[in-house]
Amino acid sequence: MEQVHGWVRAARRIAVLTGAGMSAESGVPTFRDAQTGLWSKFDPMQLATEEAFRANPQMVWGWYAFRREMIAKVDPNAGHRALAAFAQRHPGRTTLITQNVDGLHQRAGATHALALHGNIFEDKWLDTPKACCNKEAAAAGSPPYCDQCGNMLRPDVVWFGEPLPLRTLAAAQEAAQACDLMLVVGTSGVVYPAAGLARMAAGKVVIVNTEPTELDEAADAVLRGTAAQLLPQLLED
Ligand code: BV8
Repeated sequence: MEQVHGWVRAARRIAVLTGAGMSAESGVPTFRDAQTGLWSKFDPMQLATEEAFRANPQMVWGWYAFRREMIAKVDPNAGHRALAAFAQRHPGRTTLITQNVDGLHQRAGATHALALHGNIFEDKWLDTPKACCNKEAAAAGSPPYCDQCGNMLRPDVVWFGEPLPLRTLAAAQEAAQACDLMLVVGTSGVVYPAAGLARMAAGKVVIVNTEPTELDEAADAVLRGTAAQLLPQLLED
């Protein structure tokens, strides 16, 4: 811990990559945590696909509506706050890259976070919108739809099999290649291209996680503990 704290103090450019474990202590279940309710028998990686949405839009929309309600009830934790505060104290030194669509980093004040997988509270049209497709005037439903052409609204997140937003991914790759230190927090490191950022980091890689991950072998240090407990200590000046 002391050694890594020294690396943080010495680093000019720090990249931080976070996953679902970052929000676990806020009360947001991780992707690994068992699904609850209607979705308990579904693998999230099957639900978060265009195929699943087209096959059963009501069910997938319902899953996102359930997650939105749950996320709206929780708050950023001490880990989110420590990252935002560090960035405010040291402008230009950190790049925060997240796989999370919950917006908790942004609510903690990290407004420049690179959200690789989108934002669960935003919607977009499933098919290329026509002149008749007006989001504000979408017909109520699960999901809301265009009552002229039947186009449906979907959550503005990146589904499996879909490309990440190019500029966001490019900025994240640039930060990884320019960093002296990368903190990899609360991610199992199985989803790509996000996990690939830890493997292309130019600087030292430090894993913060309660469990072993796919990326441990690529790390210079592994800190076994929670994000909300370890990040405030690691980021104290
Ligand atoms: C694409 C948004 C191509 C939706 C998400 C290379 C190799 C293998 C496979 C692939 C590859 N390249 C591409 C693929 C396919 C696929 C992929 O990676 N599959 C995996 C499963 C094998 N990737 C894609 O499909 C990507 N797109 O490749 O497109 C393309 C290119 C051009 C043109 C057309 C197509 C898109 C991937 C993004 C999918 N969307 N989310 C939604 O949220 O609904 S991914 C989603 O799952 C999350 O965003 C996150 O990324 C991932 C979950 O992973 P984690 O965040 O790590 O969470 P997890 O639950 O797994 O782990 C939690 C960790 O926290 C654990 O380690 C736990 O121990 C720890 N923890 C728990 N509590 C705490 C803690 N740690 C600290 N403190 C705590 N308190």
